[in-house]
Amino acid sequence: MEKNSDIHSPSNEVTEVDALIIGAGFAGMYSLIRCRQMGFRALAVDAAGDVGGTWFWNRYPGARCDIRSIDYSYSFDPELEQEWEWSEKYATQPEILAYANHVADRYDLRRDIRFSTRVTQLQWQNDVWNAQTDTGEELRAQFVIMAVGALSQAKNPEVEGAETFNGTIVHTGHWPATGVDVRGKRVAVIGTGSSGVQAIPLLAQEAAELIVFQRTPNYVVPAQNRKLDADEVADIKASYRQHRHAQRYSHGGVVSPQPTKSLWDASEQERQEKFDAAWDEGMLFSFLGSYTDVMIDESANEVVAEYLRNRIRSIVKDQNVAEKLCPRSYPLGTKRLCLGTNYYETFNRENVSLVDLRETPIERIVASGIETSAQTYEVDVIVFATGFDAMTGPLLGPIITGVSQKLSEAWEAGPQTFMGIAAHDFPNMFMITAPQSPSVLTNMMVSIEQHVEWATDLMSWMRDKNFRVFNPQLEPQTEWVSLVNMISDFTLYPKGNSWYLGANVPGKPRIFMPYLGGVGPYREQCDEVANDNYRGIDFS
Ligand code: NA7
Repeated sequence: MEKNSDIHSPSNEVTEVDALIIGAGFAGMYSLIRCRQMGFRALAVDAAGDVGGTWFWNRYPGARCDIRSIDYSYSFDPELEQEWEWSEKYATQPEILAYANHVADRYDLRRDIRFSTRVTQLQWQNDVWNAQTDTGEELRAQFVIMAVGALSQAKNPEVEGAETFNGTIVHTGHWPATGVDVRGKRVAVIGTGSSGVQAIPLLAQEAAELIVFQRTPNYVVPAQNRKLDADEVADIKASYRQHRHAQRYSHGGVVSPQPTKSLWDASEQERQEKFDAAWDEGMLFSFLGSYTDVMIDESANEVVAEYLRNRIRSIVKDQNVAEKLCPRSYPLGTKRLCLGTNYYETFNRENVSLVDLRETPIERIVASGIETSAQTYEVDVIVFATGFDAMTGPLLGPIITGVSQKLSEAWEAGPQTFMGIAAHDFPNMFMITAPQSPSVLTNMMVSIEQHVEWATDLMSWMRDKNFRVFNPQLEPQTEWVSLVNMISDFTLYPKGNSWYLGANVPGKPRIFMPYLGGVGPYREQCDEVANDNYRGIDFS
């Protein structure tokens, strides 16, 4: 392990580094490791009090990854993957945060991270980035690595009156480390995306009464979570290197069989068996990838959707409630499919009720609780499980001024990126897992590693060639954005009002943000650009 000296600056002086890394989640930590390995002086800054990014903030009960633990982990160091032991198929938030802490300790990362510090402004001036923080510090860096995460800008519901509420309001994405005591209390949850779906069953076990306020029902597939047994772990560890290679060249960053057959070429019995197996398997991609046409043909999608609705009807005893829980307003998978544990079963509990906001919308929050068009629900705790200003939100958090304009101006009509990792006229800035890269539709760990390696390789190549500044050209950027749109238009994805499209944030441009071509093909395209002397990028 390489040792760098601590980066300190006396007060009133500007701290100068080669690379300023914004964020100390998995992307920021790996960026720091990589920069050090390559001999760059790097400093990371994070608003949180410690490492972990999304796993630092999302401490709500039931928070868990929906990618298997053996896949959702770093692959860059074979020793690290051999020494760390995952205990469950899907790791809990505390276990993932413990892993992040282990990585920070193992590579002695904290000495180059400023915690509880938020970068508020970034300005490109005289061929360097000048940064200001909310602690009044000034930083100067040749490169900036935006490792800010895709789902880190929590979003409250557009409901008035929260400040008048007498009880506790908490967002799942800002859950206090000390927890929220709901024992014996009346609890409301607004939102039924992945966070709500994970939290609801556990809150229901503790609360005296739980009221779920649902605007759009979600498809929830049982995670079929379980402990990993020793033999299984040994098998994984014995073949980890091959497994990692396969992940890197897979479609979604996980190794799973790719469909080869149209749903219409399968008999009803064959489909039934396939869907039953997918249900028992409990994996995110099993249903969406069951047949080649599920995400491109609405009628094929509807067949899978109806299978899942029938599952809901068979679990939920009150058929009136079951019908309310059945999604119908968007194709399956176009809003992120949720993995859950006892989600639908929870609605059979005596202390749980469902309010369908399509029938009776929330009008306001009042001192005693939540007022809908039909009645006031008196509660002690309100949980906002209302998601995030995804993907662009965190990047537009600091005011970033490039060569001629602010990033918020350049992206007024939607994000414009060079291959989802950089942007024209925002020189020397990398955006890890940014819009128009595979990012959120993949195993983030695989996408993070690929981006960090590509970015730091480019920095090292520039150093070798004596270049100080890179700037992606406009034309290849425009072509890339068109390609991303063209691929998504070929699928059903734009038909769901999802955060993939920015549809959950009023006024946000409606543009499908993730690149759908798959991590393997994406990696090959990025490598091709690198091997062609970073075609499409100007250097000086
Ligand atoms: P999501 O998936 O964006 O879910 C947010 C939920 O909150 C969703 O059900 C929304 O309904 C609901 N919501 C948002 N605003 C409101 C208002 N104003 N009123 C009522 N309901 C509202 O966020 P999550 O945190 O669950 O998950 C985010 C990702 O994290 C997830 O996909 C995983 O990748 C990890 P809507 O559907 O907009 O009608």
